[in-house]
Amino acid sequence: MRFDIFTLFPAMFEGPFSDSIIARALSAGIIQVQTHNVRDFAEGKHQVTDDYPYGGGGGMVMKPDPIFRAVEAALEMSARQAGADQADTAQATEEEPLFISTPAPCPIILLSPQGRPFDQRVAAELAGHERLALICGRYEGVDERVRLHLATDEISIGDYVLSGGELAAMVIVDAVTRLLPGALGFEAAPAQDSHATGLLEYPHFTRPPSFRGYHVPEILLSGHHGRVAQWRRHESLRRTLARRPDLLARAVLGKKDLVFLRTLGWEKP
Ligand code: 6GU
Repeated sequence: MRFDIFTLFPAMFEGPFSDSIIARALSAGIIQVQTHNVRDFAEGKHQVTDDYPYGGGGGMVMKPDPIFRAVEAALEMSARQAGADQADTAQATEEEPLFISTPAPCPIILLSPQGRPFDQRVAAELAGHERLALICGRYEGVDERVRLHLATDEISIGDYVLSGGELAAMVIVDAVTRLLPGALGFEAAPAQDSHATGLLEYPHFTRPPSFRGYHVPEILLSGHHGRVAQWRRHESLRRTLARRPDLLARAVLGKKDLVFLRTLGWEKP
């Protein structure tokens, strides 16, 4: 999987990708990450990447041209002048002809709080692609023409506002990389993670069996695999009901799950 990240702050990505699972996936060749500094594609001596919003109001808006040119260069999408005989030249004028880009070779994702919500299902969907382009918006916004005529998708990582899409891009790279074959060690299977099953994970314990007088649940020390598995399933269901009942409604539940949940007072909605 190759990630192309378009940002004004490529240095932000140095730390998070140089440790742990992402670093290992990089050196194992499971992923490649290329950051592209949008400023390098801005014209003029000062390489300005933002401008005042039409219609006034506070804040600055990222200009479309440097973003279009950065993405087109990286993805080798040539933008050619539309032929005069084509119907799609309706908006073209003498001074500024309409340009048509070659089709996007991969999803071009604009990161913004207005995007569709990112979750484990979206991560799995993105993991099915060979390449992803991630555009990190900054300032108060990005010129709408990036959304309309360059991006093929728009994603938000949650209902809060970040200063830019960079942290969101890191979140997506991490969540997607974990799902790629070979990215995790043997022990950790992504299928077991919270959310992968549609439920929250059961509690984990390791040695010692008693720590400051706090004990590991007896059943985990029993060595009885069947009872351990049942305890874990019950704890997973109990925890999901207590913390995220919204997830239960969508989870894949068996007959025994439903019987157990009923003892906790839950009925399938
Ligand atoms: Cl993708 N970008 C920004 N700026 N803020 C966000 C976000 C993205 N997702 C949640 N908040």
